[in-house]
Amino acid sequence: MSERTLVLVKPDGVQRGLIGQVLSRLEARGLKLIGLKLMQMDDALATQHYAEHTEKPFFPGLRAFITSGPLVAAAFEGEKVVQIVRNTMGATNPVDAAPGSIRADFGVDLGRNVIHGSDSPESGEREIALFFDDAELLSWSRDTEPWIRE
Ligand code: IDP
Ligand code: MG
Repeated sequence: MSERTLVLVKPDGVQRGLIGQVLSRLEARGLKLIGLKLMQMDDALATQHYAEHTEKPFFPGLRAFITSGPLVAAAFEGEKVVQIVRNTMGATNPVDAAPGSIRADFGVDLGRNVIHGSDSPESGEREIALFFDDAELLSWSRDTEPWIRE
């Protein structure tokens, strides 16, 4: 079953010039991009996107950070893309993330962990709808597909 996931290169990743390297890892792994934009989140979108965290003590800091500058939003589609992205990102805290994962290789701090990825297919659908209009998502056939998935 195909599913979709939302990836954000967070404002720290953009400020540090890591957009290309982060997206490159997902692209090279074989994930299929269906939507991509540079944008800035406002407080309302941050509150919707992080709805599960609004009552947590770290939320004001998280909201200030995530709205502080431009970020890149990307949507990927394919079988198991949620889990594949989560594994490629690494654990939430870069200190605990496995070497070779994006969060380990590009970060050292929980509040500056460079990348977001949806935590379930349901979250993927919900989050993609927050960031993209339907017309901004492209369904396309990739000629290299047989070399990526059997
Ligand atoms: P996830 O990004 O791996 O799904 P979540 O628990 O959903 O992790 O947390 C969302 C984001 O909030 C994290 O990526 C991190 O940037 C931030 N965050 C989570 N827990 C803390 C904390 O205890 N202190 C500061 N920031 C946190
Ligand atoms: Mg999460």
